[in-house]
Amino acid sequence: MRKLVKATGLLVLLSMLVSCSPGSSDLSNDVPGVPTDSLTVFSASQASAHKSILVNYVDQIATGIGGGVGTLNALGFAAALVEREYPQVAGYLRQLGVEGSLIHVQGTLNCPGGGSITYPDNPVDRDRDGIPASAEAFYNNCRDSNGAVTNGSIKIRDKNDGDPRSGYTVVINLSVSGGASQGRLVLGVDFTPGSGGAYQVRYGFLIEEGRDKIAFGLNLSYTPSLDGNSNPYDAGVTNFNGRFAYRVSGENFVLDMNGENLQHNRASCMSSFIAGKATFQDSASNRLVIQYNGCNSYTVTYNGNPI
Ligand SMILES: [Ca+2]
Repeated sequence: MRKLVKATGLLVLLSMLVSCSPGSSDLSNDVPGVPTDSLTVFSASQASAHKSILVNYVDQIATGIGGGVGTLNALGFAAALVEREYPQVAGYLRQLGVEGSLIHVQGTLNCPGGGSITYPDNPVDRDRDGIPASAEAFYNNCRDSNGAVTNGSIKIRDKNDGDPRSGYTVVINLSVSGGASQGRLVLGVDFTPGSGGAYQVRYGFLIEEGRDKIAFGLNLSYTPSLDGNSNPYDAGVTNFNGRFAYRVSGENFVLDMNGENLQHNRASCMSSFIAGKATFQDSASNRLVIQYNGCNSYTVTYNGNPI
């Protein structure tokens, strides 16, 4: 997996533009990356061996929320979601969003080893919320200096370009080949703001290389905490449900995931939730539970037994 992540990171650092793409699909009910795999059995020994992976992905969610989700900076949000595991990808998305949520460069960028990235002209933003009605960057056999080739697109779309409170979708769908290695990176986000800084978001994340795959998808709701300041996103409570699929080096498991009253407070902790619990459940109702007791402080149990 690391080889692909590295190659993808190198590739995605190459450019920063976007284009107009009328007729983009509505992702409200179809966020790419959300795994559809059937649940598997997750044994006690598997739980012990892989608990740190699950903790890491829950912490990744916390990092994303604490990183400014909800500010309507769509690409910043996408970046925050992948910050922990894929910092180079996150850096690229932040470059794309450096002027609000929209990229203002147009035209074609040549890639260092051949190929290009293209951006149709004049993205429309009628409600001036920084989210284009629809804009897309296309990778056309874009080859980096190490020979890795990327194809695919990065797309951002306003759910209603006549209403600045309508939310947005972001879809990243890239295939990467480098030598004998073939991979794919997909991130889909469907964001809907609520009142007072609350929001709901559905997102999916998928990375594949050869036969290996990691994917998870969530329906997540966020409620700001009344912490006395005007920033609704530095402290709040998160609930989610979704699915997590892992297939690496012959190890394979698919679990339902559920988050209950997970609290974050960015003033005191940047890297994890500080209270609440996350549960992963297999096809036989075996349960791994991560209970947070403070910053980077948690207990993990499997069917009630500490592991
Ligand atoms: Ca807009």
